Amino acid sequence: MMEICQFITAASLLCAASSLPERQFHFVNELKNWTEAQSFCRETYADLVTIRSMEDVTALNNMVDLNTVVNMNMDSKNRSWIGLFDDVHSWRWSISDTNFYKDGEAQFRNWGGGEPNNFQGSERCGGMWDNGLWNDNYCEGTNKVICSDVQVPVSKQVVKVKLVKTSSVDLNDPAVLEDLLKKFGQKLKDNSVDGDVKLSWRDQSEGEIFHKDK
Ligand SMILES: [Ca+2]
Repeated sequence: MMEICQFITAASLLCAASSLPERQFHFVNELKNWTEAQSFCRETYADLVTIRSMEDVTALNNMVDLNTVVNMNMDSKNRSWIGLFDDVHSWRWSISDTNFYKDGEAQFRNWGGGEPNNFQGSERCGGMWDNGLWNDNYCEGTNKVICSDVQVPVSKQVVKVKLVKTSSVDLNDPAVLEDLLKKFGQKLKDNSVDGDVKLSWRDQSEGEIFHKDK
């Protein structure tokens, strides 16, 4: 009688990483001064664009819209506003939340040759030329605008999973593990967990995912 059900309890660690879609850049085909541009981006998207790395520069340069972000009325140096402001000695980004930046990213700069030059002592706002390089600019001048949605950092959570095994199924069989992940993923969806959630198993010892609980 005692042997009718044989339970094997097994425990493992499940790792869940969640992220929202990549940050998106938005080109605004209207002429605004820097302050108007900032207000517009904050109302419509998240903020004026922050450029944190060469990856961002490349992403912007690869966007077909970049060539259209020019102000033909100004001069030969076509440009659009980005989120950089203040002055030649203390540039800051419109997005000030430090969580938004990894080490060094808030200090990334991509100035054009000889810039920032604070021409006539009146250039306190950052713009980008159509070649992707930056220039400090007169804030009251009107340019087109690049806004962005904010990329939310990925959050990770490690969860310990305990299973009661009632059959001879091998919990360390890759197919079984894969199937369990799918079921957990579905459970999260059923419980309206938002965002792009990625689940994975974490090796505990000697490549084994599950081990028998003591
Ligand atoms: Ca300048």
